[in-house]
Amino acid sequence: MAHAVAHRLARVLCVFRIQRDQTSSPVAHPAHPALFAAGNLASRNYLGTVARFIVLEGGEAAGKSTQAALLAEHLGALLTREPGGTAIGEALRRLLLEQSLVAPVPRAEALLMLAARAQHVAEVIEPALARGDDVVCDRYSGSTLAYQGYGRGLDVDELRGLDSWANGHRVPDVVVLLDLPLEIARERLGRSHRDRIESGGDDFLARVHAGFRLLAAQDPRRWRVVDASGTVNEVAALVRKAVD
Ligand code: Z5A
Repeated sequence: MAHAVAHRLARVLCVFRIQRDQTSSPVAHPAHPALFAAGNLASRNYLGTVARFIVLEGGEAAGKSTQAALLAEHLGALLTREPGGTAIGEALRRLLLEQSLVAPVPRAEALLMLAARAQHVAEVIEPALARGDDVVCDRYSGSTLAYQGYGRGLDVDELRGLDSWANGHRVPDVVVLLDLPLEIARERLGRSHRDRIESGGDDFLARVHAGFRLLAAQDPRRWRVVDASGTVNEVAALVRKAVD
């Protein structure tokens, strides 16, 4: 009984301390230096309770939105997306994806994606993790590297640095890459409206696809590649297995 009360009190103090840290900095602070030093465990609170930050990545029509929703429901996690997830992020999303608007140059496109991410991390992702809630996010940094880096041709290492600054060094615990051959993606896209970035042409989409595969190969500890060509239920089972 005494142990349970002490545990609860310590958890309250921990959350209070993380929130206090967040008020002095717009982006949350790693919960504890010792835990942070042990690896990418910044989402542990002071008691070592783990809230996981899980990201779904992939090319267009790979089924990310469908699978992110199913996974979040399965885990009881907060579901969110990029660009978006906040009022500012959703406004930037419209600006970035609307076909009828003038297209930004690649550097401007990258900076707008990162602005949406900075707001999203500070306003939604860090507070959820600090509360102990798992977060499932439909796209994150991998999309910036794949689309603006490998796709548009911006320097990938420069983008990594800018992205890390924008997201306050918040790295996902797991990234699930939904890998779908471009021909199947095209078939699925044929049935729906294409946004400005999806309309970038076959070469662009092929570079993005190859970029995602490269990112996954470079960081196999964090990235899990899932074959996204099966039925919704088959892919959902693979995604669950990948994050277990
Ligand atoms: N972007 C960027 O450039 N840089 C960044 O940093 C970030 C994003 C964060 C918006 O993302 C665009 O922003 C995106 C990248 C860029 N543009 N592109 N390309 P988004 O996530 O909103 O857009 P999207 O990836 O293009 O969404 P999408 O086309 O809707 O794809 P999805 O979320 O992967 O799939 P879905 O919505 O779940 O399913 C698509 C269709 O396939 C739909 O009709 C489903 O019913 C169907 N579907 C889904 N799963 C299956 C299976 N298993 N079998 C058959 N059919 C299926």
